[in-house]
Amino acid sequence: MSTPRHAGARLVVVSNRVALPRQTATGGLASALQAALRERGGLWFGWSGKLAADTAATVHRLHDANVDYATIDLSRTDYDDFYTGFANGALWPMLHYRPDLVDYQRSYLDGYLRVNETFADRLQQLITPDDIIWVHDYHLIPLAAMLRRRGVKNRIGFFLHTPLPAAGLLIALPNHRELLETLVSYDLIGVHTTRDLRALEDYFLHETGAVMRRDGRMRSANGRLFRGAAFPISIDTAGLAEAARNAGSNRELGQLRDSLEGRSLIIGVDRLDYSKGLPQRFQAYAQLLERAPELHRRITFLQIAPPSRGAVLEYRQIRRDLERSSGHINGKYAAPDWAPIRYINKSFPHKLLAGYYRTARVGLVTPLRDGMNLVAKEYVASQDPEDPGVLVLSRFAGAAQELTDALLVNPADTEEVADALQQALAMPLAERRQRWNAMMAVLRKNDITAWCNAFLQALGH
Ligand code: GDG
Repeated sequence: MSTPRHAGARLVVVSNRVALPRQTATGGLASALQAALRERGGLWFGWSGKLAADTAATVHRLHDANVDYATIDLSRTDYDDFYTGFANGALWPMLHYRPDLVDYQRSYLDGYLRVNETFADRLQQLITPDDIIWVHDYHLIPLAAMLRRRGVKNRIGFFLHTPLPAAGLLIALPNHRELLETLVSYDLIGVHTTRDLRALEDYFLHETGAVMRRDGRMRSANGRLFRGAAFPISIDTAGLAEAARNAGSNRELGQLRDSLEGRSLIIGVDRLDYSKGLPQRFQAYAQLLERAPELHRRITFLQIAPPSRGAVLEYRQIRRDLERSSGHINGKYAAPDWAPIRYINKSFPHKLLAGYYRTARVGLVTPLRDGMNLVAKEYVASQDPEDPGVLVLSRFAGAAQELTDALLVNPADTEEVADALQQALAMPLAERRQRWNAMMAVLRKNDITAWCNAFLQALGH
């Protein structure tokens, strides 16, 4: 690991949710941030995930392995307005190119700003002037501006985990300038892809009167210098490959394998979210079954979709739609000894998932829009180098900019997805190996540690 120039400065990570040490379900991002914090010494600050009578009445503290953790609870009203209302009811759909689903209410925006002010108040008391502050995601866009108003002069970076749509769409968000222009208070704004970066620069240059300087930084209308850059997030490539190799002896994995009775497995793993394109994916699979009777009994599609954000109406609706659609597919095509689709609303341990990925001949990742999509990368990293599976990947996932050797599809074009599935299932070993090697080379070079270091290095300069 190269030593960034700012070595010595403490790292402060701020995100809506905090991954506390020894919590079981920490994903790749959480462990990478934890590793970065441990290495440099640091603080992780955010919401505890719990509700209380008042927001931030107490700051819960924990110290573990060189890292301080500080979390606050939210009141029910703040949770409803900030988290469910504005962040997930307005910003999430907007950032995923779904203005039709935006539920904008001024009271939600007020709650969002209120919670960000509280974050700023509490955080200000926890930081020292040399700390480097790294804020994550759409829940906390105005945080730097609020810290600056309180006199905080530290270097502050922001990373957006979602896509950023083009300016022409962003301006449909009511009060977009009040919110998005606060981003100029960050020194560095990171996004996943060059497409997102173009959208970011376009918005600032054309909607806010910022100008681009020769050195690549922008100067805002009020004279602040800030910079946008693309940092495609990644996974713990080596760790995942090892977990997948070692999953072989796992009992549950053995049960899945036995149940397949030699059939080819197609796997999908997604949070239950309308951005993931699940209804279209189910439809594409149904079209495959319709047009290729020779595949009946020879394939099984396993879709793992742990529910999320059940407080938002659209999430409950999509859950019902998928129950109907999977039931319909099984009703129409199943045989007494074969169900074409296995649809599960449950989450599995990450190590077991790695084994499932390795067992699957096809990884089916077809979001309508996705900042990156880590599942696509995890699927590739988990494959057996001797007999790798094929990734079918949406062009609209950030991952498609790096994983160009996947079978790239437009997820809305269900015929094209069905074609890709057919091609994947029939792909000869030599081509599978060649595509997998090319994708794996990308993931070995840009793993989660490289991502973390690249961002922090850029922020430290
Ligand atoms: C956001 C952006 C961006 C899934 N099911 C289970 C499980 N998972 C894990 C996966 C993966 C993670 O959750 C999901 O990451 P994704 O990237 O696929 O999607 P989002 O949750 O929408 O993440 C996305 C990401 O942030 C990072 O910047 O890539 O674009 O939307 O790691 O493996 N983990 C366990 N059990 C499950 O059943 N343990």
